[in-house]
Amino acid sequence: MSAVQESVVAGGGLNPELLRRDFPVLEREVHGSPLVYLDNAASTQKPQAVIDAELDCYRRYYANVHRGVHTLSQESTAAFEGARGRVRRFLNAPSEQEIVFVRGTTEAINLVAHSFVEPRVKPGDEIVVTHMEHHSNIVPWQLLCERTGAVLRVVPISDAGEFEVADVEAALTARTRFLSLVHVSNVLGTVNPVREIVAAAKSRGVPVLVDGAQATPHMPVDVQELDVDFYAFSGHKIYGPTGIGVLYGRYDLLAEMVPYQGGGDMIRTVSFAGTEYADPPARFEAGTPNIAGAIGLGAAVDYLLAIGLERIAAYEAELVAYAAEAMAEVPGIRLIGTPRRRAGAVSFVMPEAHPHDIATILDQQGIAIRAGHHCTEPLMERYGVPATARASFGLYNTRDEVDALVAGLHKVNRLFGLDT
Ligand code: C6P
Repeated sequence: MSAVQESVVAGGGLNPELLRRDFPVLEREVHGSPLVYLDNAASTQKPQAVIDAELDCYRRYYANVHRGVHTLSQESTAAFEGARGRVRRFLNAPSEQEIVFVRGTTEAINLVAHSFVEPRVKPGDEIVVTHMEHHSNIVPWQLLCERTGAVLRVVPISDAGEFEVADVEAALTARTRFLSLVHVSNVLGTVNPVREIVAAAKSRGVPVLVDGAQATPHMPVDVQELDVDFYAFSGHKIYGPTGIGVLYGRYDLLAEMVPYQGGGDMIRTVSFAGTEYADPPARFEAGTPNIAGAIGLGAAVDYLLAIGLERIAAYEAELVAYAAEAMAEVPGIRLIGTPRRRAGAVSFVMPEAHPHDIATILDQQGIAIRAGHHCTEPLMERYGVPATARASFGLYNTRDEVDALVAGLHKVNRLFGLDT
């Protein structure tokens, strides 16, 4: 029985100590201290089940998919398409045909910009994003604006790192053609009221994409309940492999969309007189896909569903609140963003130490955090900082690790002569 199954059988709340046993890397030491991995927003570690699923594919049945009558190709195809079914369940999408495999959140957003939004905008039309977006939900829209003459509008945020539904409504005009916003901020940890925002946008006829890169690891996501048109996430942030991600799209919208890339597997027939495209999702999956990656993603989804996303959300909400509270007590520290609903990340700056100094000093104690602009330069500018340090949490993190982080921050202060 894996640790997950044991913890599920045991019932009750999530048991991180048990779950940690599923993650081989968590056993290692860094600079002579046990690894405290608090860089989960950048990428999560992988449970044995995910590692095994990829290995098993390469060891036992790997072949190209959708292309062979031979046994290995049939088996690979069945496993690859099985992963699509698992992802459908993970998002509670109505149909597997609405699950497009892509490289990650970035590619999913670029795909929607090219294939859905671009053919529908004219010069002067507006695309709306928020001030807390990751670059991958800003730059594709800026590129689109350059190509089409459309205009990018930005929903402002408060000092706490939040916006209200009314702020989004205020940004929607008769010219708005699309709204693209983040579900959970990778820097502030803010959980946005996506369901209400989608309802407000759709009542004005504005289609919505939600960037779920930082939501999917931490809470149940139900695309039907959210009533969202497009939803994007990355495998590597939900304990799955890198190089594989998902675009969920409503089937009627996908069916109207032009292909993103041309190549093998996305066509029905090709001739020099003209080409007919395949139906979704194949239409958007040109070329040989990341076969083992998709299979590994399927295993990651199974892993999370076995634990239960509700259980993960409940455990992490308590852990992250504990962390934010304990970190706020460190002399001189300034938390960047104090949202009412937070998931995953706590960003901060300290009076003397640059974020890179903080991350380096913590690394010497085996504690991994991220320092930098986190691919959110407009957000850094909003808070008047060039960079932040960021601790980000996952299902295997414990209160002891939070305590180790806080002790490490006191040490940073001591090294800079602040905290004795
Ligand atoms: N954020 C972080 O350290 P990709 O790289 O395509 O898998 O995900 C991009 C992305 C999109 N949206 C949000 C909200 C994200 O947080 C990220 C990735 C990482 O915060 C790496 S910059």
